[in-house]
Amino acid sequence: MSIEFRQLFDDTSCTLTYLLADPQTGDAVLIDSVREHVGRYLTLLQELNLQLTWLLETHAHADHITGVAGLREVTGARSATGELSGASCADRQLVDGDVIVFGNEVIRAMATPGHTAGCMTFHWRDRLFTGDTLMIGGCGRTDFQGGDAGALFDSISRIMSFPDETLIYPGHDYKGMRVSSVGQEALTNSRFRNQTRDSFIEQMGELKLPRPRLIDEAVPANQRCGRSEDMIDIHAA
Ligand SMILES: N[C@@H](CCC(=O)N[C@@H](CS)C(=O)NCC(=O)O)C(=O)O
Ligand SMILES: [Fe+2]
Repeated sequence: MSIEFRQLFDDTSCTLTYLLADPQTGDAVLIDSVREHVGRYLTLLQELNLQLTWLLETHAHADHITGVAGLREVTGARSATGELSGASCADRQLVDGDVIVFGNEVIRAMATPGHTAGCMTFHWRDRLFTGDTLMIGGCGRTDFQGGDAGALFDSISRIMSFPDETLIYPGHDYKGMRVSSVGQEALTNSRFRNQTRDSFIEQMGELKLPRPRLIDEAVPANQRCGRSEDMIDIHAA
């Protein structure tokens, strides 16, 4: 039996990680891996007889450290993230319209700034991996890392222009949800529904959410692709 898709969850940061695979060739991609689960991903890949080809990041996360460094080292997979995410360590700096190929499969990268300046959404088959641009019933905050509520409104509008049945797989869910669709979000998304661009900007400015606990550690670490500081020093020497 061939595996094409798995969703994994980190219950510390409520991060959703995605495994995509070409069932014919066994080439695989991980989107938004979490450092603490690198061993678990490697076991899963081995059990499913998949080879990791690409490690994609929707953005430089503020709440957990990516598993890219460890996974890249062990598997030889390449990493890719938005060119504005500040991670010059990534093998590929993605811009809007870029295509990532694994086996006979294709992922299209869309620049969807707003939660952070470098946020990307990945389009594969009938689904969108929206990171923190569009969450189920919500959206990413816009108060750090080059966040911009107007840009987020435009990015969400672009996502909502996909057909209603397009599946939405977000980067986090804090309420136990796991998948939505464009049509479902059009009816139920409490932050976006019935808003104009101006009212959306006003609403985002009033959220006053507590700062993510790990932001000062996680953002710089993710901009080093998850390497610890002393590892980068060794490479620079
Ligand atoms: N409480 C979490 C942070 C939660 C948070 O701020 N998440 C970001 C994503 S990085 C967000 O955009 N949340 C939107 C929301 O909570 O509505 C922590 O301390 O790590
Ligand atoms: Fe985020």
